[in-house]
Amino acid sequence: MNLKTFDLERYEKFQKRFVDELVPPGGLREMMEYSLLSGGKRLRPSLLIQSFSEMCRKHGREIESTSLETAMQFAVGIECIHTYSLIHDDLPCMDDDDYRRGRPTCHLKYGDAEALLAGDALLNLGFEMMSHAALKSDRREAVQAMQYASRCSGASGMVLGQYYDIRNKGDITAAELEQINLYKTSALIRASVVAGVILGYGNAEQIKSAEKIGDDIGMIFQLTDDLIDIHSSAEEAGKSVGSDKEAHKLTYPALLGEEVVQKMVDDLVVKIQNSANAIGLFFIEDTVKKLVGRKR
Ligand code: GRG
Repeated sequence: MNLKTFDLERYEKFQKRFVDELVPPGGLREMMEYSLLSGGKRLRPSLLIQSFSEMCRKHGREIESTSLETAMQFAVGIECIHTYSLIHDDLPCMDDDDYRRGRPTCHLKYGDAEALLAGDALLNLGFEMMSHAALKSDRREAVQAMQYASRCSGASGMVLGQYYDIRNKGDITAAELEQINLYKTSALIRASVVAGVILGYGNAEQIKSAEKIGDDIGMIFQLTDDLIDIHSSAEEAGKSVGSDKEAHKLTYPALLGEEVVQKMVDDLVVKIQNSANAIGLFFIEDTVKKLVGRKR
């Protein structure tokens, strides 16, 4: 596998095979696969796999097939958790969106209760995959990476951010908005970079830098997402757009203006590149460029 650039095709095949191995065939698996295998950007898996690979290289470690398999299983696990969050976020009781990953949302296709269960099943499958990987690996670091990802997904991470966000009715401060984004958007992105660094033999200092890099990538991601919500069509974005405004949610462009947001993005690009290069995560420069230029 060419790990210098993330091999998307190979990842997609691995993901499908791993899901089919663990989930019995039937209606529930069909719903899970409808959302999971429908062409997301795979940002989190690519961050994890590439961080893992570049950290191994930095530490002079050969990438053996078993340790690569562990990293791939973690990558799929985190993508399952991310996909569950999208399904739940789209439900009528949350953002009530119709369009995701270029197709009707899971609840529009299968019904609200069914979509809730598909999300639940993906959430649990994500942890099953990571624990499966950790159990098979003889490295304690795999358990550490799993614990880190769990913390970032739940009540100290993404779920907490979503809780703050559903209470965002437009009357919040800039500091509160930053908190929402840090938990809702950055936490799982941070988990992906950090898990890759932990599995790639990163030391405590490198893990600490990776946390900051993950948070900053999350911030760039959120700022560009806010701009996409304003400027892209649903076809371009592959998902419903304009829902922030409809829900009267405060976003960075609404709070600071688009010019200031653009300047924040430019400054973050430089900051992330410097800190990523300093610990040997050279691929991040390219990832960040792609994130900034994206339309979806
Ligand atoms: C329901 C617990 C729970 C959390 C929901 C996903 C989420 C948290 C909120 C979605 C709202 C939103 C637009 C957040 C911004 C960041 C984000 C997670 C965007 C979607 O991620 P992408 O663009 O999606 O990486 P793809 O489909 O490419 O994987």
